[in-house]
Amino acid sequence: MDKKKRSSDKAAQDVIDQMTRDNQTNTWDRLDAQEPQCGFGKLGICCRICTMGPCRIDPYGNGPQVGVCGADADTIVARNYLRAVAAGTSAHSDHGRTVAEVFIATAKGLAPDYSFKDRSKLLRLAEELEVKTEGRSDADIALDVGTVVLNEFGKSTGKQLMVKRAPKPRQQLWEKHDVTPRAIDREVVEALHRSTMGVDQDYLSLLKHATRTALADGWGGAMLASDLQDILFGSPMPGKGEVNLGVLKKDAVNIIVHGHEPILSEMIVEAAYDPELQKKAVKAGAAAGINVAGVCCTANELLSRHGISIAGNFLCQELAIATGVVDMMALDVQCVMQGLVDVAACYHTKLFTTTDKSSIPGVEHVPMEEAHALDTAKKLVEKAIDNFANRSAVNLPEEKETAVTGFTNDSIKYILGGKFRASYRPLNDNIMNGKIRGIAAIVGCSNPKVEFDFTHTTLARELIKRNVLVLTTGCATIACGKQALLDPSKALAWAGEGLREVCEAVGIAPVLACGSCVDNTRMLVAGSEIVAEGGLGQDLSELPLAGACLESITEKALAIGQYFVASGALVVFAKELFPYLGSEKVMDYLVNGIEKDFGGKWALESDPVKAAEMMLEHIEGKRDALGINEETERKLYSMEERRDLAV
Ligand code: NFS
Ligand code: SF4
Repeated sequence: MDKKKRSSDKAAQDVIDQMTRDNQTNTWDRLDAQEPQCGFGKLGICCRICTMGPCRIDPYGNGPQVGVCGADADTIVARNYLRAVAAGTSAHSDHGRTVAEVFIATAKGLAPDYSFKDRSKLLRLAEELEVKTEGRSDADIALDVGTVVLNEFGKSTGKQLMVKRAPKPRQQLWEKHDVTPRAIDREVVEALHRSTMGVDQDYLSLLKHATRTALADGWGGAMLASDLQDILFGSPMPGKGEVNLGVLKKDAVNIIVHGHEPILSEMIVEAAYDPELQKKAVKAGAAAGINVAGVCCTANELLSRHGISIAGNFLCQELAIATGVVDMMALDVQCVMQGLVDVAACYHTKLFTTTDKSSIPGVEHVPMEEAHALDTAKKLVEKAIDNFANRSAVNLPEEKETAVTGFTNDSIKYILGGKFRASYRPLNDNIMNGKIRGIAAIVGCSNPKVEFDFTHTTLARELIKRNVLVLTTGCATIACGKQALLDPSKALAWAGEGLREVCEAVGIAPVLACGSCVDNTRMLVAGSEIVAEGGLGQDLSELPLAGACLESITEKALAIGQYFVASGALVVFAKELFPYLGSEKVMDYLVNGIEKDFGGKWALESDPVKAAEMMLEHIEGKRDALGINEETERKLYSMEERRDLAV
């Protein structure tokens, strides 16, 4: 990619250029070094599942059309797809499991630094899970809730409990197609079993299990992660923060938390507020004390709960270090690039891994144990302070924007209807009267193959212009934040008239930041509640709703896409980032056939303007089907007719 056009964000581009001057390689350089990437891999038609292989299918029909075992392109592509969905599911869900374990330890008094911050949510979840609450202490209730939740991962019989949050017709549809997920671990294990050599060789049956596995993520592990985190750390409520590399401060000890599990980052934030440590930082020469900022999804978690600033999304992780002002970066799980090690060595940053699931050669490991989490966090903060003196060249961009985040299925309801009459009614009414055409979810990652932040933000602008309310999560949220799309005072100017009117009345931006990637499930719950509110059909698939991720990178993004589709939504991904095109049959099912089964489908489009049009067309189609598009006949009078009328 043209070095000058790697990022549409000036701050990122400036640091990329600085890294080039410093002779440092970054993600984009490593991508260039990989070119041309393997054509078989891009199409999903290579298989290395057994040692009779690796095998590959000739996409032009001249060479072999089957692997050594006889597997054809359809089987190989479907197996690769299923394995990716299973890996994505495992990441979200294992995160959920960790939260459940800390939750239980907290209830037992074994994790003294954590506590239950949202009591009303604890009671609501207890009721949903049929845990008795009357006359019991919070700790007792939480212990039972945590135990039920932990059981969802490995129970030997029964189905996922959270599917009950879906509209009834949706639950029946899943039952009819036999995809209601059982234990989360079981679906992931079965995915590996089915896709190993010599087992499931029917692409449709493999894809069906991909649906079941993805549903175990969306209506299971990931959903439970968000719920338990809300109870432990407090439910997000809309509040202001700042986004982009400019949130880092020259005169502060800058600590970056990077990864996904708030178990670590929550404690680091608490430690950073410690007056003793703040004083120590000032004494070390950092007049502004300690400054904590996040990258990737843990950043979304912290901003939406505590207003902690976001330094950037996935592709900013190396750039943040290259500013020269990051004194420490604490890493937990997922989306952490090994490339950080070399960059950190050049720019003084101290890296620490903090969970036993993830270690990196050359990086010091300081495990966060729940029994003394705050102490560990304080130790890490001290190491950051000690490192402040080691800074050399500083290249810190100034760019940052205000962002309002903290929207959830609950907080959106409060904002719309007031704390005591929380309701989706105003939203449903404004969708029905056409001021808001529908809802779009823009989610997921930042991929160096695409101009950084360009597609997410262009798509968001195109959609709000067309009066579509946009909800974002993950790195897409951060991209939108950097371009002021989460700042009501700026973003409303780009919205269409109807949407602007509604947002102004409520006091929100036309793009609502809904948290991290595990929080995508909040949109499923919101959708179900919108259906229950009435007037927009009986099932999620009837809603004027569409999702997109045009910069996807991880297997997690695929799992999210698949559970959205299986929940009835249109999901748009970029064609060149969808490595399954090597089987016509698999693709035909994903973009066509699956709609007959679940009412949702995949679509491939890389151009954000075209993607916006495609999503709007889908939304208008749903509105037509709901019968809310019949406009009352409006007669336009000519001047002559008007004069006649006046007589
Ligand atoms: Ni989601 Fe978060 Fe970003 Fe993509 Fe990675 S940080 S869990 S996977 S890259 S959005
Ligand atoms: Fe080749 Fe079949 Fe083995 Fe895959 S499972 S590597 S296609 S022989």
